[in-house]
Amino acid sequence: MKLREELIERAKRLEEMLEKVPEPMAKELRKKLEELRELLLEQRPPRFALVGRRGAGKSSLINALFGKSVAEVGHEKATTSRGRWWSYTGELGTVEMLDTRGIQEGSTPEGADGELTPVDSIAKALGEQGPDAVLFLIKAKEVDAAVEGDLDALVEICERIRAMHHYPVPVVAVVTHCDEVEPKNVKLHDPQGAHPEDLAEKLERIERIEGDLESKIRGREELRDQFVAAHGVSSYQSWRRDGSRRADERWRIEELIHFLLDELPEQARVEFVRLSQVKALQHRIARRLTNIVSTLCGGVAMTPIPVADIGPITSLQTSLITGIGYVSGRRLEVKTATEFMGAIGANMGAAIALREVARALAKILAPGVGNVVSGAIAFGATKAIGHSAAAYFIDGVDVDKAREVFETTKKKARKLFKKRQKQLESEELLAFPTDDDEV
Ligand SMILES: Nc1nc2c(ncn2[C@@H]2O[C@H](COP(=O)(O)OP(=O)(O)OP(=O)(O)O)[C@@H](O)[C@H]2O)c(=O)[nH]1
Ligand SMILES: [Mg+2]
Repeated sequence: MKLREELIERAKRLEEMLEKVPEPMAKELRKKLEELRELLLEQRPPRFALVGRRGAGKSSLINALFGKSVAEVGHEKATTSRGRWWSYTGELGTVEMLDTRGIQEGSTPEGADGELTPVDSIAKALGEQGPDAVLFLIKAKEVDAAVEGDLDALVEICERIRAMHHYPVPVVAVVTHCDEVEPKNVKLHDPQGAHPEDLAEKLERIERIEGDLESKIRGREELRDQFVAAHGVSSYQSWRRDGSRRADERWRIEELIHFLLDELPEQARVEFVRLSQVKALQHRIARRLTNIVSTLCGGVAMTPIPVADIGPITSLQTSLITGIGYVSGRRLEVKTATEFMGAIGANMGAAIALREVARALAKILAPGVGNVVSGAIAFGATKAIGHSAAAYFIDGVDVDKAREVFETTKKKARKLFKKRQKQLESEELLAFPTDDDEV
């Protein structure tokens, strides 16, 4: 069975199981399962609409996001035809971009839609699907020039999206060509050796440009609620004929990616993080996945009915590992995930034995105690698996180190689970110690 189908199948089985779990726990767990589904099964490429004059750096920004040459960069004539969605694909994934330049200017680049006017073809493309965010690109040196025409175009795009798809699309302004801001000799991507005062001056100028642009955009009432912020970058990279890179002068692109990620819907996040290859972001997604799956496993193990056996827990854990592997840029088989569990010593057999002990104890001690203990075991083991998978697949540590991460996290996570469970019980609430990074 293909991995995707297998994951779908597992989610279905879990859902059936949840029908037998008492409320309110079932509701809580169903919510988590839904989040997991969005993150693992309903992923699609992120979609951005680009607004910016010819040469503003739209194609270069796409390449900057990938770190690879996937879009044609033009040095002279208009190179990007407009009015349709383009998929840019690297080894790790895809983004979809719509160039809306035709709304601002008249001349027709090669390959543009012959029948429709530029504005109509853009409207048609926007009708097919709405973007997750609109990126408004402008060169640093052009912010104080006539931007009103560009803002008119921006407003028009946003209004069309609202009219067709009924949502206020987030607008992120990207100030490109920041490397060319005075003093020019300060290299932003490699500031070592620059005079500190010169560097400070350059950064100050960029900040002022960002501020200027922000207030111009906020000056448009139609955009005020949708506008996120202005972000200065350099997207400059240069490629040899054979496709190898000869210069990488990118600056603050990672921050921009962080920033864009916040605007993306859940369904486009994993793909974006995977292709951007920004480790901090991969960790962010890995932690989310780990939190969700740990809660689910803890909840399943706490269920006072016999359906809560080891099967769903193990399959949730292998899904977690495959998910983290995917975010890191790999495609893992379920078998690889199972092998990884074995290698780090995540032996669920031992956990079952412990649980049986816990159950037996519970009869003697107090009702509920056994459930909390099993919940803690499953929760702790799952957190530990998530953290060690992140260390192994994202940071590239070796198996010994991954095992160490597994052991230390497991102990901490169990304690946390029990502590939180006690607090919650005293407040007569049923909930889980998750969505935090205390462990
Ligand atoms: N120094 C510098 N040059 C850049 C930057 N971004 C783009 N460029 C250069 O600007 C020129 C135009 O960039 P493109 O990415 O082709 O611009 P575009 O908006 O896609 O242009 P059209 O498709 O023609 O509308 C190219 O020579 C790029 O190398 C940047 O941040 N810094
Ligand atoms: Mg272009």
